Amino acid sequence: MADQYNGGPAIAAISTPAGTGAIAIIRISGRESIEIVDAVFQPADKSSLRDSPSHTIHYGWIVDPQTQDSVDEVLVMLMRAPRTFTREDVVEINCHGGAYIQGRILELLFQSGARLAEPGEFTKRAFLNGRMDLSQAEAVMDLISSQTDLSLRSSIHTLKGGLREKIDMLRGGLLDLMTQIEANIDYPEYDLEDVTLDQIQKTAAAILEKMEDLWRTAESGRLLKQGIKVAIVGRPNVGKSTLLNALLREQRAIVTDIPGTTRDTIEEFVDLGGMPLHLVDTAGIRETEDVVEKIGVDLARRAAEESDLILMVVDAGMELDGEDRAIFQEIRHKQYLILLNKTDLTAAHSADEFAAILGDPQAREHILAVSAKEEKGLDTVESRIRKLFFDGTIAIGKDPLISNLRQKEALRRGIAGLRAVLRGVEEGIPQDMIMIDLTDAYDALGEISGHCVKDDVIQEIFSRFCLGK
Ligand SMILES: Nc1nc2c(ncn2[C@@H]2O[C@H](COP(=O)(O)OP(=O)(O)OP(=O)(O)O)[C@@H](O)[C@H]2O)c(=O)[nH]1
Ligand SMILES: [Mg+2]
Repeated sequence: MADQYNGGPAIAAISTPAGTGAIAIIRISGRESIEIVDAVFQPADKSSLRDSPSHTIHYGWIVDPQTQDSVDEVLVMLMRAPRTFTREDVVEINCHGGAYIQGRILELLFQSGARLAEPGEFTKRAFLNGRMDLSQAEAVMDLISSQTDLSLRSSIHTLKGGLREKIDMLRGGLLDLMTQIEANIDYPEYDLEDVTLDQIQKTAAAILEKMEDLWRTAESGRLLKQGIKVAIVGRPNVGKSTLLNALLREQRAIVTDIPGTTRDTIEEFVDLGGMPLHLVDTAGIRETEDVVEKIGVDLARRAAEESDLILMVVDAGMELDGEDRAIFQEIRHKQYLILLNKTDLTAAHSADEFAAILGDPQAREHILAVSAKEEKGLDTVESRIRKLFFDGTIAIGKDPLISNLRQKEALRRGIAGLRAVLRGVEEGIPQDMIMIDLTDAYDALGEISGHCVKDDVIQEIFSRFCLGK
């Protein structure tokens, strides 16, 4: 489909945010977009865009062709196909940022023959015209919504084609295999190089391994995009809110020496060394008769259950008691760190002793000594979180990353297909049967890049974009 498409009718939209700004950009793309702008634009040098070279900027006025009224003083950027975002002719009008002005200019463009672009339609055309694959188009959206350095780096890498290259390579490998098997099936009488089952097995296993490596990036991809949900839990008065404030570097939550200060959950976003974290401070967990506090405690438990990581805070100056142990029992099945807080004061126990009292030798490596009040040990917390979620085998910004559910689901089917191929080879089933599973795997990977996706899926993906993108 991508090959047959050659430039749609002219579409126009305001590409800058809604409302009033210093300047705004109106973008036009498609057939006759240059003529359409020419009809409403009077360059100061009396030239016309039609006769101007590509990638030039023109100063002048937007003029209502019917009344000859000047509407705005503008700069117009002329970009001819194919070196443009959509690979079609693109004209961008930099106008003044008033909402009324923008609307007027857009209306004049409609009168001259453009229509309003659908959300994501510019990027959709870039995809349909082969300028980018689907993973890159999705990266455009991720890029716009990036909130931290790591998220940005990852989406830039995908936008530059990091995932596309990987998928193309995997599909290339599968295609080679399919071509060879096909030749075997179609022309058994020719003495073509015989693809032995052994060879199929080896090649398929190697490709499968690479697909599984990619699969393992999906969790990092999800967390980079959605943020890591971190619940801060513990007994009352251990310093949870102080920790939240320290990580946020602002006095967000009320801190007092009265146990039971925090009643509601408090959720805040923080960029911790490039990692997007959604921190949730919670009410101290304890048995209570207070109705409001009870609700808070329930919310705390729920926040812990829904989180990707739990920071359990304990007061180093106090003996661990039954309540700490009970909380630990509730969280130990999840990803957790225990922060031994208030270590600026005299500690009741060493980290080793705390681990022993908790009755879980494995807890020791999860215990970090900090002082939330004096902001000590927090960089260790940061590096531990990084290690837990992003370190190890994946280099953000260097390795291709699966970044959404759609890609993940397609990859899952690809992996299932290849596993079926390997099983089939083992069981010695006929090569034409093996071809079916291979084709499934090949098509599933094609969904990630957008080579094998249905129109309604494409429609769905681009409709999530903002208007003008
Ligand atoms: N010395 C010292 N005091 C701390 C530290 N962290 C917190 N505190 C003090 O401990 C008391 C309780 O702190 P909060 O942050 O309100 O504790 P919390 O866990 O949020 O308490 P609740 O909201 O009641 O559950 C306050 O007086 C803090 O100043 C620390 O690292 N060192
Ligand atoms: Mg609190």
